[in-house]
This record gives sequence, structure tokens and C-alpha cells, in this order.
Amino acid sequence: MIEETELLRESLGVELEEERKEVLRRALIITVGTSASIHIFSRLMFMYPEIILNNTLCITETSKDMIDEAINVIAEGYKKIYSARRGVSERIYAGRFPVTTLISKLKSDKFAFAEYGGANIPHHGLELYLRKRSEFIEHVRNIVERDNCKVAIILGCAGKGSATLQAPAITADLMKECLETPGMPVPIAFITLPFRANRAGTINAQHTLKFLAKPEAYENLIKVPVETPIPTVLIDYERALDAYFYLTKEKPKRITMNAVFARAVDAMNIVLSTFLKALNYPRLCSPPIDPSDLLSLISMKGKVGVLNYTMRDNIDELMAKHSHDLDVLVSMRTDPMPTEVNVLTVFMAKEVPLEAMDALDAYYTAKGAKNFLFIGLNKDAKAIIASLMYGFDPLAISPSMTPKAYRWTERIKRALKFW
Ligand SMILES: Nc1nc2c(ncn2[C@@H]2O[C@H](COP(=O)(O)OP(=O)(O)OP(=O)(O)O)[C@@H](O)[C@H]2O)c(=O)[nH]1
Ligand SMILES: [Mg+2]
Repeated sequence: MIEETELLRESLGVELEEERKEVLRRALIITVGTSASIHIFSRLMFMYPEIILNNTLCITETSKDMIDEAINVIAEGYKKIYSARRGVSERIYAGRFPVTTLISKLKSDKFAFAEYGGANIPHHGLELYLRKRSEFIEHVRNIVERDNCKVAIILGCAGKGSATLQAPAITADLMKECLETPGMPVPIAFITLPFRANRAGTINAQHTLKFLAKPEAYENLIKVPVETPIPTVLIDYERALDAYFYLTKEKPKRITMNAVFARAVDAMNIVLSTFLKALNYPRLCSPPIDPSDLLSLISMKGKVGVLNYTMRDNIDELMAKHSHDLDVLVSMRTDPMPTEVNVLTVFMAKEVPLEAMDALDAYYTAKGAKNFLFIGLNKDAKAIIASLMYGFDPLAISPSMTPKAYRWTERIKRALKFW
């Protein structure tokens, strides 16, 4: 698990003022439900503190209390980062600029679908979204027009009442907007899937997979054009266990749930922060991410994407270990694997070596990449490969989305298989 202080220490090397001039392209980040705002976005901010200046955040909730809570958590994190950068006490910024400015922006950009939560029932959460659907799309249009956002990133944790069906429904609606209305951003959702030991969550998340694979099954309910692709990347908490064991080399009898949640969130955030940096700083990329290229890679009806990544201290280590790392660090697996995928790789290092492009082209060609887009991002000291592989069948997920009790020995054995 990457500690917040460590993330903060790394981020302090970044020259904020210098970079702010560079910003040419913004994303609209929409968090759906409680965990996405509180756990995912706030950790993402520690990995990429400029995220908050370079992009626009729209927190959505189905519960009034949780929206205030999310704003508080994000504002506290921002205060911590801002004061650490200036080497002063956090107290100085309590109730003052720029924290107060951030809070009022988050308050005006948020959107509440209801007041009392999705009550743990995905269909109820969906219904609450549908009641406010046109108002919400109008809200997004206004933000996009104001801030000129090129990509919309939807973050949700499937398993309870809100994100399970709202996140895919929002993505479907925004995809329709993107295809029909010039100037609307390219949407892409990043949705986590629960541990199979979470019985209710697992059963609920079956709906997420089914909705993504066969939106026509929900046609009467949702009235989205069922031909519209729903660009979505899945992050399976079950697979985070493999990543956890691989990266920590631990073989414990018992590990904490928080450690594994944090591992999944960090994995997702390594990739998300790298993609966002590539989007935000086109001048540092060769070639820059073109949102229309992204759209063609992820426009595959009924299919989803997975994240594939690795992070090492320097390029030599990364080049030596990348293929083994990439074999293990995948955010979701299916059985069988798709035979054809589209791949986008952002290779981030202080100076991206030319050999990286060859090496990754060869790696992904062997994995069945039909289209492969390589982006070199010259930034930051760590060496990171952040890939999006698109074209997986969500219903072929492995392990299957059925409740299962924990058997640590079995799981560790499975993780060891990949080493
Ligand atoms: N990253 C992370 N995820 C969590 C944590 N706790 C729960 N989750 C996951 O998040 C899923 C959804 O939970 P919430 O975000 O609270 O649910 P919601 O979408 O707000 O839905 P309602 O609260 O029912 O309206 C759960 O099923 C878990 O899989 C955590 O501490 N960290
Ligand atoms: Mg909630």
C-alpha cells in the first residue's frame, strides 16, 4: 500500500506554477456514489495534486449527508497538499483561500439525484438517476461549455444502491451526447467490482456486468439507444489481491480488507493519474492523446476494458521487468481472453526511451492487439506503464460474479501461479 505521505512527498517535486501554463486540455471527472468520491478521488488527488486545478470535479450522490462528507474529505486533502507544498502548517489555510474557493466550486458543480441514498438496491438507484436525468445532462452541458472539457471520466464502485447501475447509465447517456452533440466530451467510466465474499455486493454487481454486456435487457427501464457503446473499464477487487501479493511479496495467512481496497485503488489511480497527465499536458506527449482516437479505441458495444500497468523506480528496472509485471497486473480477467483487443499505452518517464515503443508493441501484438496506440509522456521521476486494453466480455469475468467465501490458501496459490 502506498502511504499518503509517500504520495505527497513524490508530488512535491512537481513544479506547480510552471505547469499551470502548460494546461491545454481538461477532463470532467464525475464521481458516482460514496466510495468513488471519498476513497477513490481523494487518493487520486494525492497521486496527482494538480488534478483539482487542471480538471473539473462533479460529485454526484444519492445521499445528502454523504455529499457534504465527500466535499469535506476532498477539501481536507487539498488543504494538506497545499500547505505541505508551501512548507507551512495546515491550520493556516483552515477556512481560507484557496480551500474555501475549492469548497464553493465543489458545491456549485455537485449534483444530487436524491437525498436518502440508493437504499442498497441498484434498480432503485437507477430510478432515482432517471428522474433527474435530463436535469443532470443539462448540468453537465453547462459545465462542459464553461470549462471546455474534452473527456468525461466517470468513477464508481459497483455493489450497492447508487454506483452499480447509475455509473453505466450515466456513461451510456453521455456517450449518446458525445456522438450526437458537437463539443460534448468523450466519456469513459472506471468502475470497481466487489470482493466475492461480499454476498449482496456481488449479486448487485451482476447487474453492472449485464447492463454493460446487454443493455437491451434494460431497454424498457432506461430507454437508452441500445446500440450506443458504453465505454467502461472494470477494476475487480478480487484481482487486486493478486496484485497485492505480487507487489508486496507477502504470503500472509490474513490481510486486512483496507490494505486490499487501497491496493486496488492505488492500481487504478496509477493508471488514471498517468492518463490524466497525458490528457492535461499535450505538449509533454508524443503524440498527444487525441480524444477522437480514444473514442475509436473504446467504441465497442457490449465490451469493456481492463487496466494493465506497472510502476518501477527507474527505466532500466521497468524495461527489465515490464513483461512479467504486465502479465500479472491486470485489473480484471476473463476466461477466455478476447482474441482481439484495442490497446492504448501511456509510457511515462522523465525521458521516454525509443526502445519502449518497440517493446510494448511486441508485447501487445502477442496479446492480440488489433490497434495499438503508444504515447510517450516525458514527465515525473518514476517510470510507469499505464495501459488500457479494450475488448473484453464482461460476462466472461473470472472469477465469476457469484458469492464465494474466502479461502486464503486457495487465493494465495492462485496469485502465486502468476509469479
Ligand atoms: N475503495 C473502497 N471501496 C469500498 C470501500 N468500502 C466499500 N467499497 C466498495 O464500494 C462499493 C459501493 O459502496 P458505496 O460507494 O458506499 O455505495 P453507493 O454507490 O454510494 O450506493 P448507496 O450508498 O447504496 O447509495 C461496495 O460494494 C464495495 O465494493 C472502501 O473502503 N474503499
Ligand atoms: Mg452511498
